[in-house]
Amino acid sequence: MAFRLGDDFIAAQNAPQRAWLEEDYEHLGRQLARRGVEIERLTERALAFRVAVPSWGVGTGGTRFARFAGPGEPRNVYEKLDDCETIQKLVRVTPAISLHIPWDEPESPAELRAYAQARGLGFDSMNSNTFQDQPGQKLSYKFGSLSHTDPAVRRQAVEHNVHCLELGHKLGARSHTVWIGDGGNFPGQVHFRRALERYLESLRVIYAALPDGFRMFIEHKLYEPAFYSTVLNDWGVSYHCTRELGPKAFSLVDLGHHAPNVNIEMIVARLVQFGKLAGFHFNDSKYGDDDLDAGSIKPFQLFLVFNELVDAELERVAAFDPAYMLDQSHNVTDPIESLMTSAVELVRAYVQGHLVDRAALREAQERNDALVALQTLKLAYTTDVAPILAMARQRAGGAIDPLAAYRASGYRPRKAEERPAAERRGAGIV
Ligand code: AOS
Ligand code: ZN
Ligand code: ZN
Repeated sequence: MAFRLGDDFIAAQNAPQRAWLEEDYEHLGRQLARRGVEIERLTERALAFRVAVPSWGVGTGGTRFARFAGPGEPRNVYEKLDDCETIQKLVRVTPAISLHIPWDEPESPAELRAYAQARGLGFDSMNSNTFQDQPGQKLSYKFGSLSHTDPAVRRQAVEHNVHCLELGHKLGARSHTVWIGDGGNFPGQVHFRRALERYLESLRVIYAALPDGFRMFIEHKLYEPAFYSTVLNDWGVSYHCTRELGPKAFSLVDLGHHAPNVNIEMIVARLVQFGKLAGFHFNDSKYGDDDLDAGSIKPFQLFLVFNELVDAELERVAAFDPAYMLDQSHNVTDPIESLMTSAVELVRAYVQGHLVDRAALREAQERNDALVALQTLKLAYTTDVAPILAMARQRAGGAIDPLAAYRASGYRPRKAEERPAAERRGAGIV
């Protein structure tokens, strides 16, 4: 029998911490009340927040140089779900999983769906994979997939995406995310306009196959694996494509997919305004698509992104329904610990976004008072909302201190025994 984290274990871990949490929560409540903020309103928001966990995130990642496997890594999609259940039990904001096909291809979709349901889990966006070749695959994606010069390769890539849609439908997913590695390494290698036209033509076929109620997300990326040009290089091209495709297509923002210093929160605001924001792949980065833990490098940027999202939520902007997903690669940490910590960072940014005094900000903007406008944001950003996050988790049955509870549970050593290491060598960014 596989070891599972019990609710009673979490409650026992919480018991000695309850008293200080009540004290801190009450104290923060009084502070906020002085600012005219009702703490319970923020706790409600923390309880409502949801972010999906990527199935590929629970395994140890790697770089293009090496991958250092961790102990007790999940060996199949069922074990990945077990790890996702543990994350969800401790943080209570991650009940959905984003699957990657064919990495997670189930023998029986019905069985996989039931397995997830039995653990209180469901499926978020499906992800196709035409950025690598699979064993036995007829045609290679070495020179592209949906935008390949050869129509037969494009057809194969389209068919794979349609398969993901059918599978997602059976699993109860509601959206499909397409990220491709198509592009070129050298000037002249790819004809920019023709490649984009071929890509769009392929997407149109996939779009036409969307099951009822499904949304399609396309994910732009500046570079990598192609180092000179990519087909869907930025949000502008993505916006053009989603407009061309129709009302069920949206542009997904992965925080690591932009040039350094790009104003991502502004891209978010633009996509919101144009009704085309799909949602996010949250992560953080210093240089490129580093896929580091959310909020670990540029926490203020994360806050500013959520400032835009909360602003849109409060103003009830039409068609605003973003899907939140994590997309990280954990090379030096326990993936479960990283995913829990990242989920908590997102709730923090979301709650802080709700803490912004919108009336004061607007007034400062109208008066062109730049200093007060910034101060208004900073006041929310520098408020320690940790007691709100911990209280929300506890009320939902999660851990006051997820990391400490996880370590105390001995989950990882137990999994290391249960899941003897298979052959896990080689490089690879996931
Ligand atoms: C690649 O850089 C993208 O972020 C994709 O979302 C990709 O599908 C994911 O990282 C899994 O490999
Ligand atoms: Zn991504
Ligand atoms: Zn990426």
